[in-house]
Amino acid sequence: MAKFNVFNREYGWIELICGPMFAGKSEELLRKIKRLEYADVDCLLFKPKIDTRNKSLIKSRNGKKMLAIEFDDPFEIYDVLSKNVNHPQVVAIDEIQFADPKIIEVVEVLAKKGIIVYAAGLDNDFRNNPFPITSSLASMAEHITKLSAICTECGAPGTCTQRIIDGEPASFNSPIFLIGNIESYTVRCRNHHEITDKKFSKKSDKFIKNYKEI
Ligand code: TTP
Ligand code: MG
Ligand code: ZN
Repeated sequence: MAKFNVFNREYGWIELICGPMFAGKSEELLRKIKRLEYADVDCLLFKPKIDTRNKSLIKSRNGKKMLAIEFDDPFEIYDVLSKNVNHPQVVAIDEIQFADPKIIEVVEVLAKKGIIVYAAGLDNDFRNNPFPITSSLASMAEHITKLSAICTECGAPGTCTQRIIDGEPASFNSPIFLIGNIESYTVRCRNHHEITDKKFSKKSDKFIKNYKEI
């Protein structure tokens, strides 16, 4: 059991860390947990099982790693917490965009029960369309940290994850889930983010064709 309630508050809340790949989301999550652990605050780390890159580890790009409990069904988080005699004050979940949608309810219930929930995940997929889980959490969260990387083409804030397949921008119709790293992904600004086969409505197509940029 922790020596004190480090937050000095009787209720929980939700903090979301989101952004594209290469933005340091996992690093920020681990930083938040590390500073709490120095104060002996009990934290539990989770990640959905679907990510096979670093089994049971949350790894940041600066080489830091921490053990995480993998879950298939978000309700497994209740089981882990119920069995933990230390009553952890903090739950952290990485790669939340890959979790089953039931995670939304679980996060809400945990926060209601006084737990501080840190969630990290991609805001958008390679097409730059929102991941629904992350969008929902952004609406629910008390605090949001939106991180960006650096566009590899121009150095502007890199807010979009660019998927590259065989040296070419991926097609809009390719599957959303493709676990990978620098062999298939890079980061771009909105201007340099490329996607092939993206269809707009006729009205948008006409506007794109005719509107003269200043
Ligand atoms: P991240 O942890 O978001 O990538 P990262 O480690 O580069 O970012 P950070 O430093 O901010 O923690 O992992 C994203 C995973 O999601 C990666 O395995 C690729 C996958 N992915 C998809 O499956 N579909 C997609 O559309 C995108 C953009 C990524
Ligand atoms: Mg990460
Ligand atoms: Zn750019």
